[in-house]
Amino acid sequence: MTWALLLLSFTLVNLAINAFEVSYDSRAITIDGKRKVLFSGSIHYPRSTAEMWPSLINKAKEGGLDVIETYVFWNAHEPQPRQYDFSGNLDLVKFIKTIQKEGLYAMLRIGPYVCAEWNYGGFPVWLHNMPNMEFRTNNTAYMNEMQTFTTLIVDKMRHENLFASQGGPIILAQIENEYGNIMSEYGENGKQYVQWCAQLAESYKIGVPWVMCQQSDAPDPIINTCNGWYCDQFSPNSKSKPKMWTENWTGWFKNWGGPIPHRTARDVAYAVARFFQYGGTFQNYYMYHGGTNFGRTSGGPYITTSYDYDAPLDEYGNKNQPKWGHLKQLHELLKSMEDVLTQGTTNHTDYGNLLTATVYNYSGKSACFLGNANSSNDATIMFQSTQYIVPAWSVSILPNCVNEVYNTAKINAQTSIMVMKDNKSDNEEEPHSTLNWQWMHEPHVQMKDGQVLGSVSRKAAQLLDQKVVTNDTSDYLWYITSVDISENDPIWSKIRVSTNGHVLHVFVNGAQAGYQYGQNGKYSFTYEAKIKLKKGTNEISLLSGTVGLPNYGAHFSNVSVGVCGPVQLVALQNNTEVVKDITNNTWNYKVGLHGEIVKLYCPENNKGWNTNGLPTNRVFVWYKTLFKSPKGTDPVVVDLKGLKKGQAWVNGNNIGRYWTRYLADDNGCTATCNYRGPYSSDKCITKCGRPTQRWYHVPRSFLRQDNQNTLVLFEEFGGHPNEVKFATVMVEKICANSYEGNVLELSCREEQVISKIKFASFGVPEGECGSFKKSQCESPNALSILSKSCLGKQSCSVQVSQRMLGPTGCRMPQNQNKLAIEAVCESIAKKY
Ligand SMILES: *[C@@H]1O[C@H](CO)[C@@H](O)[C@H](O)[C@H]1NC(C)=O
Ligand SMILES: *[C@@H]1O[C@H](CO)[C@@H](O)[C@H](O)[C@H]1NC(C)=O
Ligand SMILES: *[C@@H]1O[C@H](CO)[C@@H](O)[C@H](O)[C@H]1NC(C)=O
Ligand SMILES: *[C@@H]1O[C@H](CO)[C@@H](O)[C@H](O)[C@H]1NC(C)=O
Ligand SMILES: *[C@@H]1O[C@H](CO)[C@@H](O)[C@H](O)[C@H]1NC(C)=O
Ligand SMILES: *[C@@H]1O[C@H](CO)[C@@H](O)[C@H](O)[C@H]1NC(C)=O
Ligand SMILES: *[C@@H]1O[C@H](CO)[C@@H](O)[C@H](O)[C@H]1NC(C)=O
Ligand SMILES: *[C@@H]1O[C@H](CO)[C@@H](O)[C@H](O)[C@H]1NC(C)=O
Ligand SMILES: *[C@@H]1O[C@H](CO)[C@@H](O)[C@H](O)[C@H]1NC(C)=O
Ligand SMILES: CC(=O)N[C@H]1CO[C@H](CO)[C@@H](O)[C@@H]1O
Repeated sequence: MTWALLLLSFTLVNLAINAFEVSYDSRAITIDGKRKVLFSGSIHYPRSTAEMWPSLINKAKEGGLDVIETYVFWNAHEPQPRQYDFSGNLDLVKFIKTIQKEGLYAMLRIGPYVCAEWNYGGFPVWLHNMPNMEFRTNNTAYMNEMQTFTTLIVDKMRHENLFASQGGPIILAQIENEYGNIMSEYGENGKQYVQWCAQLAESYKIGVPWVMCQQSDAPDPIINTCNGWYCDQFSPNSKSKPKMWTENWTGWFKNWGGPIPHRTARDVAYAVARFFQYGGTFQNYYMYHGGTNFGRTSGGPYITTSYDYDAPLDEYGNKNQPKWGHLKQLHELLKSMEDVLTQGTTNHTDYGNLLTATVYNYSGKSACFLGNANSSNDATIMFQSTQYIVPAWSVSILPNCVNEVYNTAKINAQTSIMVMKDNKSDNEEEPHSTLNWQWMHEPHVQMKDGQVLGSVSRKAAQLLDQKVVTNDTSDYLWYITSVDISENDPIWSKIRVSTNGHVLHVFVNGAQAGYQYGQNGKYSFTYEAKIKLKKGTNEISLLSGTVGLPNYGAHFSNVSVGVCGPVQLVALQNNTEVVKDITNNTWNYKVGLHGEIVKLYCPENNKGWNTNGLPTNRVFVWYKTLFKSPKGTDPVVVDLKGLKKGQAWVNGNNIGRYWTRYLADDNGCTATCNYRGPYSSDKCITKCGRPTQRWYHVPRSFLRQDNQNTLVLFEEFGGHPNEVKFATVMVEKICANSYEGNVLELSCREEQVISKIKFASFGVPEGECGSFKKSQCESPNALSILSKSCLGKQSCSVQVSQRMLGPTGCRMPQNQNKLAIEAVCESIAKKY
């Protein structure tokens, strides 16, 4: 026993320090010569915290993943030229090593263009501001910078022995990203650039294969791969390359002002099963954990702070059930078929009406898929002399070609309903502490005799692209000028400003004339505000705000932001407009807010805060409060109800932009979601007419254990903080609806147990989680059996069968009985 264990651990250690060979052929990625079925999932390291990584990666492993995939975020790592940051949640080496510690492989998508709904697609804005620069094409200045960064990343990985060829976890790397989608815009230069990218990648000799996604002309030996909702019809550009799916979108991202998109577990499973039915052997979930766009990292414009993506792990790292569990079962099954899928012969049969059967045969073993791509009708398929019912838009998997073990439309995994629970319900013994707010005005820029007081970043007799002036060091840029009005002037009653977005505030002589923001996807707009000018010198200041720089499309990097003009004063004379154009005035530019410059968001910044006369519905107010960290280990969120738009910091950490007052359109949501038929991001949406995002993630590692935590808000549009509160994200109830012949697994999250079974019925129960109903033919024993197996436990499993739970008293066709259960999870009470 002891010897065996010792031998085993010796072998494991040995494996870890030994290089392994990663290659590929037409069927699969091979590892040490063996063809593999590989499940991969995207987890972007800056979208969580280093403290969250082990648990996220562990849950990915438990969910049946082999590989964790991440992009590398250039603008996060090199905020200023040659000043690098790999600290905290930017510690890429530590992230890859965490993957290695869990025994998983890694896929490194270096880009350095990443798209990813990440600010400016991952490019630093200073790069744009360099002379003779054009991104992602045959441009010397660009290629030099790209090579410098790519080389830095490759060297960092190599130095830590992180490539598989060195015994590390990285089995695949990617250069560029979805360039094929836009390449035609760049003509011959684009083609030359792709060749150059390929040569650069190969020159690193990292000993693992490179891929290019959405790049049908990827030069050999680089593998071109597919991204999309479905990739079953994709084929690589050479017979010697395997069919790989680098982005299977598990859901979709959110926009401010948009509803919440959902992609059902059934449809994701369907897409995966079909991909494997048609010869796929590597696929990556985009995202497996979406996480949070902390700080100003969200792209856009208008991508929200939450990047939940309806992924198998939710924004906070909880299992998104049943998606997580339904896919886990699929992974386990397909893995068990690895030899047949990667070595076997394939025979597809088409029955018409979008019904298909696929038989894989290998060395006396066979595995089968029955597919029904018809989006409206269930089908009965006569296959090898047996009848199989295949529901519409589903795939059945028969690992031995006889028994259906999995159907993508039949969910046997549990459903978990999550709630945001506020502080009081959980800690009855504690007096409810109300938050005491302090506040400060964001001071207005001031002018005297036509001169701006204090330092200005720049002066120019023209309107400049906002990011050229700010290098994107802040969302905000002041454009300040003065206008002299004489006795002879008409009465200028309006100002008209054209901007390329995204938000514009207009001030005249220090008083706000109004604000506007881009809506309905139109970020450029012209804003008119009523004004009153005085005789003599008037100060006109425009504050422009960005809400994430664009991240996608050909030439996205030179789309300008900020005030672009014309800027005009307008008077009405005899019902005719008279205009004074001030576009070419001398403009003073001031980057950022005063509060940002003096770091009002830092807890130690205690001076000058007011405690009385809390202003509400006033633009440009900083609010600050102390709060107690919610007990326990459940993820923490802050409810920013009552606020409108701004940014929030906890203990000096920027938890992201908030825009609580931006409501989703009233239309488009449906009460139920039909998973059948091709998915798109406007299908199965929720929260119409409600805030796109009301709750903001506060990672536990940002919090102190005492009651001295600081929350700072910068409110731009004017709101009130009275309703702000902290809550934890908890599992409210768990449900399952599992078919006979399966093992039902129920589990609460760590440190919780099943405290109550609210409903249990074995037979033909009806309804959904929260509204299950019994039917006449149910077994009388289900509740007591489940109570015995599950109460007081963190998890339990039950064989769903007549033998275990029956008899039901009704005769049903084989495997048509179901077990429905609703249970409550509760935290294990801890005495301090
Ligand atoms: C790519 O750039 C180089 C250097 O500027 C130039 O010599 C070459 O002609 C360019 N290629 C194309 C296809 O324009
Ligand atoms: C493929 O399957 C069909 C239908 O089952 C069968 O008629 C055909 O002979 C098979 N083809 C091969 C090459 O085995
Ligand atoms: C789906 O099945 C129905 C019934 O068999 C059939 O009428 C319909 O044409 C099918 N749809 C497609 C797209 O094949
Ligand atoms: C596949 O295997 C099944 C049984 O294992 C056998 O009946 C069938 O003929 C085989 N088909 C091919 C194409 O080898
Ligand atoms: C706790 O809850 C009470 C009552 O809802 C609320 O007044 C208080 O502000 C909350 N405290 C925190 C820290 O959220
Ligand atoms: C922006 O970058 C340029 C060039 O690196 C630099 O000269 C300028 O000072 C920067 N401006 C700000 C506001 O950081
Ligand atoms: C961006 O630059 C490209 C190439 O220089 C040009 O064709 C394109 O029109 C520019 N787009 C914008 C919005 O300026
Ligand atoms: C406006 O109309 C009045 C009467 O028709 C005329 O006297 C005056 O000159 C006009 N003013 C301007 C600025 O055109
Ligand atoms: C402002 O200056 C630009 C560039 O010199 C010129 O093209 C434009 O016509 C000017 N606009 C006005 C209103 O004078
Ligand atoms: C950007 C992109 O590749 N989009 C594709 C996503 O997948 C759907 C369905 O396969 C395609 O229609 C899109 O073009």
